[in-house]
Formats: sequence, C-alpha cells, structure tokens
Amino acid sequence: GHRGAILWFTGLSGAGKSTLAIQLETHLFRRGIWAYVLDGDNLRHGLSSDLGFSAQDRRENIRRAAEAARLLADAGLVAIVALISPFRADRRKAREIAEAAGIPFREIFVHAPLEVCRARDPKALYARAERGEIPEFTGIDSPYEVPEAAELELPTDQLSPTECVERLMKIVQEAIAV
Ligand code: GGZ
Repeated sequence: GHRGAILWFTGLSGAGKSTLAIQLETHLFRRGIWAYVLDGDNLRHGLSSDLGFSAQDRRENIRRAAEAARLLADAGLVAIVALISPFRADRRKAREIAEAAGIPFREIFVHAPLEVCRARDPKALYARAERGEIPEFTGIDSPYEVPEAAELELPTDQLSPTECVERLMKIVQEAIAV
C-alpha cells in the first residue's frame, strides 16, 4: 500500500508543469499508484472560476488548490498540483496546510528561462501579454518569486521529459513509502 502526498509544481507559464504532471500521473497509474492532477485547466474553469490573476486572487486560488489536494491526499492519492504559484508566501501557506494535516508535501521547481518559455508560447499568451492584452501576466508584468525551499528543481530546457519523470518518481516513492 501507499499513503497520500502532495507534489506541488511551481514555475512560469510554458515551463512544462502541466505536461510533466500528466506524464507523472500516467506513470504512477501504471505502477498501481492513484494520482490526480490539479492544474489551471481544471481548477480555473470550476472551483476557482470566480478568480482572476491579481495577487489576492492567486493567493485564494492556491489556498483552494492546497485544500483540495489535502482532501485527495487524505483519501490516499498522490495529488499533483501544477500552478504557477508565483509567490513564496502562498506556496509556504500551501505547505503549512499539508503539514498541519500530516501529509508529505514536496515542492518541485519546474524551471526554464523566461526566453525559453516565451519561445515555446504554445497559446501565444506571452505575445498577447507583451502587446498589453493580458494584464498582470507572470514574467511580463507580474513577478515570479524563485523557490528557496524546493525539494527538487527540474530544468526542462536541459532534461528530457523522461529524465524529469524518473527524478519525480524517486521523490514520490520516498514520500509515500509506508
Ligand atoms: C499568468 C495566466 C494569466 C496571467 C491567464 N498570468 O500557460 P497557461 O495559461 O495554460 O497557464 C497559465 C494559467 C495560470 O494559472 P494558475 O492558476 O497556474 O496561476 S496562479 O498559480 O498564479 O494562480 C496561463 C493562464 O492561466 N493565464 N492569465 N495574467 N497566467
């Protein structure tokens, strides 16, 4: 058996958070470990559909994600949260929510240089943000505070997705070992 845990992915838009989260989820399923991804795509259309991107709304988005992840982890799942979560204080709060409930929490810094994220730009969001069409866009006119307490850093411009998932699997196995 295994116990629940929260893996918290933080990083810029385009750094690779959701991609790696889904690949890890698939990998865990193949090994019989139940996992679930919470990301902007499934949170911001539902649970957090009333929230925008001000610092205050991001804080609330992250709090809700942390509480939802806590419930999933209570149920024995590996909750994989993939949010920009740009502010250190908000990530610290998420960790506190987990640890107060006795749930292992691991912060993963999914990192690529801004120019690389900007070049990937699959949804052309950076281009739109630079034209002033998306206010408070992280990395353009809203800050990203680099993690100081991350358990793992994944430079996605230097590592293959397979290599990233291997490193993540080590972290998960250590976190959920009973
Ligand atoms: C950052 C924004 C913004 C602004 C829309 N700033 O690359 P994406 O598109 O698919 O992922 C981004 C997502 C970020 O939502 P999060 O819930 O992860 O953010 S936070 O943790 O800060 O609450 C991006 C899109 O939403 N997006 N406007 N202004 N990203």
